[in-house]
Amino acid sequence: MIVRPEQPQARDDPGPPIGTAPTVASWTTDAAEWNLDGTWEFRWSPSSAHQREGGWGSIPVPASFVMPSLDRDAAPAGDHGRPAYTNKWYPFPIDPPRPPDENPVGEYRRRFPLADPPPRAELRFGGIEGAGEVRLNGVLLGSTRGSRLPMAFDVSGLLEGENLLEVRVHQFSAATYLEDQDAWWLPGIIRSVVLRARPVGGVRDVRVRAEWTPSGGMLTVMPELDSALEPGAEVAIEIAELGTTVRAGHPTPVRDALPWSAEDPVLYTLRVRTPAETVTHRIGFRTVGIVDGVFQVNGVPVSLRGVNRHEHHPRLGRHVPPEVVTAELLMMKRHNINAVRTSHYPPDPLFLDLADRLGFWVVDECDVETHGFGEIDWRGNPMDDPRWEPALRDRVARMVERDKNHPCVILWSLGNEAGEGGNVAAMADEFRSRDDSRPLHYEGDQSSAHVDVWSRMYAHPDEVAEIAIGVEPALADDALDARRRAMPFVLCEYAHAMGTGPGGLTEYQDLFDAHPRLMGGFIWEWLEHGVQVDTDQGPVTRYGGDFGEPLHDSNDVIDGLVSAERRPRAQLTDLAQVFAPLRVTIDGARLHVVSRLDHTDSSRYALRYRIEDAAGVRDSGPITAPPLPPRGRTTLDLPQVPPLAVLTVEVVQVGETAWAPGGWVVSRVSTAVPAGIAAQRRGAAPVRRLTLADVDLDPATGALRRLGDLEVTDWRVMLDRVPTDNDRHAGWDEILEFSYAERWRLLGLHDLRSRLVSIERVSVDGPDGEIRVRTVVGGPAVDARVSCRWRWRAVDGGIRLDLAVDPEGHWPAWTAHWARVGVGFSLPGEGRLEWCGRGPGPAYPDLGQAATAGWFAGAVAELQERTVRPQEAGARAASWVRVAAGGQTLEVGLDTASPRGPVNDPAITVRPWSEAALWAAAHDDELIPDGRTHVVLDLVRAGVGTARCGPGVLPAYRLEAQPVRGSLVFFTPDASDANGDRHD
Ligand code: IPT
Repeated sequence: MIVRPEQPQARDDPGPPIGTAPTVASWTTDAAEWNLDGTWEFRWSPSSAHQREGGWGSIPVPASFVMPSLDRDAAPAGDHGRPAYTNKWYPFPIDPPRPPDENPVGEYRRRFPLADPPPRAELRFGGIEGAGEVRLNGVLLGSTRGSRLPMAFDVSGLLEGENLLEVRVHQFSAATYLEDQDAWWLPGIIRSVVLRARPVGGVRDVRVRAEWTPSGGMLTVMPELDSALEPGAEVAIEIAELGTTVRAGHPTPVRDALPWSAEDPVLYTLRVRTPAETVTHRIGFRTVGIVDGVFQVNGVPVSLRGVNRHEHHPRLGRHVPPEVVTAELLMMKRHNINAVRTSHYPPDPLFLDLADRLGFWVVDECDVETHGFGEIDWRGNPMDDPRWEPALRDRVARMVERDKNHPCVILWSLGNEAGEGGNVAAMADEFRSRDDSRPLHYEGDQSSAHVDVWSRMYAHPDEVAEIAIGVEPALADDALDARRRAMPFVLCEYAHAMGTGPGGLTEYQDLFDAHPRLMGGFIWEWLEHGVQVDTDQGPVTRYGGDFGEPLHDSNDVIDGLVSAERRPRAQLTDLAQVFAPLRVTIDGARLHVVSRLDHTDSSRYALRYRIEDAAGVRDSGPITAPPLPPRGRTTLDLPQVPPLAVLTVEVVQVGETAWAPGGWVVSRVSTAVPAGIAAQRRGAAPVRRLTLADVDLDPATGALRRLGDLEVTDWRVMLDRVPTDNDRHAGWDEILEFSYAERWRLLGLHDLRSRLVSIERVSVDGPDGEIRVRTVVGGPAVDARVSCRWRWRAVDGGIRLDLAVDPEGHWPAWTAHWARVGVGFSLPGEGRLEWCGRGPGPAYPDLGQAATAGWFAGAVAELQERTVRPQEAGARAASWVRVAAGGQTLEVGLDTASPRGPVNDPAITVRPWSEAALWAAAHDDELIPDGRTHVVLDLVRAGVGTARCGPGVLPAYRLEAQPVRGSLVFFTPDASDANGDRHD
């Protein structure tokens, strides 16, 4: 008997949805199904008190109805709302369980004919963001709550030849208090809508336990039927590929089965058949466990190299079309990512199907976050209020019941940032009573009283190192402390990939590799949540505050390894290097190889080498090695490297996989760049012999304004950079809460003024002549200055500039940090860069792990690493460069004498716009090439860190104010003499 509600659920009712059917596992069935996605009629009202009459437009389902790209059709009669972004803040008064009166409503309607309406059927919604009221043919079916969770209604007896389905979505309700994730507020029907016939005697649900035991697969299938079968009829259960049949409810050994793992995701087709219906499931055999404090799957330790993945699409909002989900998982596989935390809600079920197939370890997280209560000291937090317990239990139930049969799910997560309280225990109890085959995770439970693994976010590597060996500070409660000390440890979030970053990934991976207690972790985050807006110039990307939101968190939501369009950012390539399945290091003439694979041998990968010098590739070939067993290691001999050459070793994939072609380069390492310009200079273009007479300095400032025929402008010393997103925040490890950007600003490094002290010309006509320039440079309003000594000499046909920079005056210890010591200038015309150094991608002292030594080239426009909010980006580690601009060419050798250490990392940055333009732009599309080539040559520079969330720049990568010595050697190739050798 279906009991249908008389009224829609009150919007301030904190309880679970009403009128819905219990959630069951997702599978494929041979029962009739109708997909109701497509174009629906739509209209929007600012609130239910001001509901519109008439004026229907149309909107796609699934999608978030507020997306700007839906403007054209959405609402010819008016508005359809706008996205709004807050990180933690509720965008309305915190007055639980009441939502505000300003509560937009999206009304959806869809008419659909049925030639042969099934008498019994279920209407399934994959997700409705907001609070939905659902009516079919005028009958109220019920109300939805729990935006990223499935909802189903029994519509038996209601279907006709012509049907009208109506869904009214209120943006806010009591349930909104449970959904305060760091993302845009994006109401709408966000996942597919399906009508499914339910034959009498069909399958209601199937619970599969497919375990991997020391003696092989063990399968228990518990089907739940819709009604008792006729006497004598049976449920047939079989694994098609193995010809195995099993009896319902009886654990059955499946001897021929192979185990499932993320490295080798073997799936089988399970069929459950009654006379009325056959349902098909993909299953995999695997067992998750914790043994002696170590997280294991199938009896061996597993290390998670993961990312946090939100669901976002720049045009459709919370709906990600299947082809995009597929493409992004293939991209993750190509970049050596083996795990995903579904931050912070259960994903579209398609994601889990693909994760089963392609092989990912998945932390399935419940749709629960109440972060905004943290802003008010957790007063009134639903996690600690019994009124919310039924809704929280219901959310757990719906996630577990939907996803219980997926082998990829290896941990359940209660949610994110929802504080503590009695409902944590209630949720944990709900999980365990439904499925005890996966450990529980919840970072909010720091005593780990209710969970099975200890989880933290953004902990400093030093702290992780303590936890790794079990010497973390004790909890007050001895029993809890002992329990937690025996748990594996995971970083559910670390390394905030916002803007140019994250720096310091290697430090974490080294710890994960070394200590079995550490399960690894999940980068924050996979994806940027940019929103596309169409303009006459094409689509542009927008972030928080761009839609007039009075309260917003700006570009905090633009913090991913890939853009919203799924364009990989440079740091994804670096991540792939850090996460590589084989850790390969060159040590003199030897190569150390350590497998990070937990379940498979290394035969999917091969090694090859290449020897290259300034003239090109000299030699290449395979490096043969027998396959390593899981976590095995070996040391191999390398071919001899000639003195002026670079040896690169690549790990390549053998054969094709679902995600990459054979030969795909999985990771690469190299020896260092050979020393000396002669070894670094590529190509035989002759140089024009320069003398000191070619060095034209401005007599008023000492700045270079012409070198031979080359006009140079904006010549200056630089100590700062346009702040990266990380530079704008103080690292969690800083004692003083001042970001680097604030320190640089207090010192006026963005506005340096130079005073010429002297220009001395010493026997400039002779072979040992020199021009010595002294300037003093500092920011306004402070007495922290640097003394710069510029010494110009003619050497080997070029001009050598030795630069000595020394702090003078008062540099307060806490502010005395620089971004760089570099020389900036600009050249007329658009440019192209060739360089010897590390590449092809950008590199900073603590980022750029994928950049290996060699020779590289690209047009200046192509070398821009574009970020949604402009900032320092795209520097190339270089010790020899050739910049061609406006028909002229400049070559420079860069060498830093001191200080030694990771900050000694000479680099070049080339841009088609000025540093001032970069400072001024708030969005990438505001950067317009100005026809010049803007160059910065760095002698030293600071790392980028991950201060937006987590530690700042680690000590070794900080650049404290200190004496710096280096040289730049300039050449101007002679275009008129194309065949000759160098004139020296
Ligand atoms: C952490 C959140 O869990 C995550 O959703 C995201 O908001 C991230 O911060 C910042 O981008 S919570 C924070 C207090 C570390």
